[in-house]
Amino acid sequence: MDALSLDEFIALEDELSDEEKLVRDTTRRWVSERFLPIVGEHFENATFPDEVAREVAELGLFGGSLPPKYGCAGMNQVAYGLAQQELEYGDSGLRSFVSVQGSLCMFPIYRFGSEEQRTKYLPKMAAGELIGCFGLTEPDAGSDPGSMKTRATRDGSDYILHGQKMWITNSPIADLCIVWAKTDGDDAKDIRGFIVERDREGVECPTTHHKMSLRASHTGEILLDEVRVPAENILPETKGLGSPLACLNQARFGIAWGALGAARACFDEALAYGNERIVFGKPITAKQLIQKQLADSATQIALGQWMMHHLSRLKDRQGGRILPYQVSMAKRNNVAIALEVARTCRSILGGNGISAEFASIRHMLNLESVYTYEGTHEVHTLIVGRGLTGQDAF
Ligand code: TGC
Ligand code: FAD
Repeated sequence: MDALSLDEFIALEDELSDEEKLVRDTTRRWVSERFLPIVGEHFENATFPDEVAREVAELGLFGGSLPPKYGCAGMNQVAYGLAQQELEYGDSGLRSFVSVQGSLCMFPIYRFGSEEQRTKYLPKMAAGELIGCFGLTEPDAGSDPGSMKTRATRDGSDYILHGQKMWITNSPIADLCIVWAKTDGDDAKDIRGFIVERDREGVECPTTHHKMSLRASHTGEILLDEVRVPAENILPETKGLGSPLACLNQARFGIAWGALGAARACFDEALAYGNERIVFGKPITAKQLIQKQLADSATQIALGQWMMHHLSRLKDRQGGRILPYQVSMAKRNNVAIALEVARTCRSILGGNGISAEFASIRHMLNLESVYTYEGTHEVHTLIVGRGLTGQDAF
């Protein structure tokens, strides 16, 4: 019989509006024509093609769901999610680049900033003229950001920021950093967000080397040595740890979509390879064990898709909000299944599966970072557990 495509199994095409299909298809074409031909080399060389920023901006993907008033595309959550999926079909580093700019830098300025800050920064960030990074994690405060040590001390009409942020996506190339710091006391309730321009005296953003994952992505530190910023650089509506966590809700939602794109890239590669690879006189896709691996992978991708379509429609109906517990459930599940799919597909490719000539091992290695950042798999397990039981097990 003729094979069905995975899209025919998932059967969501009729649920999409013309606009949603347009965003998906335009992003897919750009990734296929512009990004896929170059990503392997960037991964091997541990570089990122910074020049794509303007092209991503032209696609309307920086802060894609924020309002047109600020130069953004104002797309709905389904279109936004489909775009993240297509970007991560290319590479998790590309989706990270876009997520950090949109969800972790533009969103906090939009959600917690003054109107002056919004009009000053958002249009230039949407156009890819200014690149941002998000500094929450510290050497001794990753899963528990409430224990951060970075301080912002009031000095007349300024604040003096001092501290160290590490594992910061885009910091080495960023024009501005959204820095989270404690202001008055040592409580998580004292955390506020600041816009720190990269060229301020005392700011350094060294690159983090020796990564075995997300190699086609800039990662670095933010070192703040008594950095003086005017009080107007504070994001006025930020209040406590809930503010950076609200930004993470947006980014984690995009990751939950994106990880399915990485899984899909691996699945497509393994299926095509398996149809051609003859072992014991037959294509390996005619073997029962390989069919089980493909069936398991396709099922997990389909379940992830159905979940994300439901959550995205819900988010659209509820004015952009879903429960953080729902976001955690989706991020936790989809990244874990994507990692499993990537490992399975890498194995279907046999010895070739360990070669960077193929995409599966690159996605597999990348997904190890995605499993850890934006809340580790274990942290999301405990968030969902807290939602289910009402008990804090951190
Ligand atoms: P907890 O007591 O639970 O909460 C403190 C305050 O925050 C509120 N809150 C939230 N608000 C909005 N959204 C959420 N998801 C929220 N979760 C909690 C909460 O209501 C409370 O408010 P209030 O007013 O009562 O004070 O805080 P906790 O200290 O017990 O923390 C718990 C935990 C584990 C959930 C949290 O700290 C956490 O999520 N940890 C993981 C840290 C993390 O995800 N870091 C990510 C860094 S950024 C990154 O990785 C970018 S990768 C980028 C890329 O390349 O794509
Ligand atoms: P830890 O918190 O030390 O955790 C170590 C282990 O302990 C993990 O397995 C964890 O799940 C487990 N653990 C922790 N708490 C518990 C518990 N209560 N019960 C059981 N197990 C637990 N951060 C930013 O702020 N901005 C960025 O742009 C950014 N980009 C990143 C890019 C990359 C490539 C990477 C790898 C990380 C990035 N991060 C960023 C940091 C990331 O968010 C943290 O690495 C992550 O939150 C985990 O923190 P940690 O590394 O300190 O691990």
